[in-house]
Amino acid sequence: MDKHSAKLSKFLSLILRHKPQVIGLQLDANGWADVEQLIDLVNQHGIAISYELLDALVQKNDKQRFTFNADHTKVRANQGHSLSVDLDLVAEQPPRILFHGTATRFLSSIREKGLLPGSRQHVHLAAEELDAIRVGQRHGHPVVLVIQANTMCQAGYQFYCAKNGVWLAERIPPQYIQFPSKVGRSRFKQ
Ligand code: HQG
Repeated sequence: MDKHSAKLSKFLSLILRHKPQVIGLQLDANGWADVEQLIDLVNQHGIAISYELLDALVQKNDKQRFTFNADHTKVRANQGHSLSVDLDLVAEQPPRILFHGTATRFLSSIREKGLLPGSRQHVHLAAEELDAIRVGQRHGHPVVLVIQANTMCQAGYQFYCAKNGVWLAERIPPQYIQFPSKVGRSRFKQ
């Protein structure tokens, strides 16, 4: 991704997940932004964007952060919101285990409270361990936690899969989390 596209992708994440008011935009209850209005307001804010550039970001983004509606008149973020929006998520049967990447400095709090969504709407989980490592690295020294998703599901907890394959849950209580026996190594206590 070139420099301008990377900057734009970051800015759109801010606008479509957290702070649409920064450019005077309003999202609807399902998190959708009007495409024409978004393009106008982002340009007025001093960041150059065209429909073609937005389309390229939506289609080619490695993490599939954004999605268009059927006729491409609206766009929204697939997940990661701190704004309270209804993403029409439907509870699904998760894989037996899921992974959560975090940083070692959060471990003692997670052992005590479990995983909480913090400022976001959901706790984010990955089906692949490597993806979880990448997420953890954003926060510091990464550590991967294994979530007993199927056991949780049987106990009545709900899991959702966002359009980009990220698994979401409201919270993960500590008893469903396996912590690595040695921090920094992907070996887990049974
Ligand atoms: C931690 C990126 C202390 C949690 C990624 C995480 C992801 C706790 C941090 C997406 C805790 C929150 C989300 C507790 C959780 N005590 N710390 N009880 N419970 N935490 O950024 O999962 O690039 O809000 O482990 O790829 O890191 O933006 O969540 O370390 O999918 O598209 O609190 O963001 O996607 O951090 O990342 P975040 P996350 P994008």
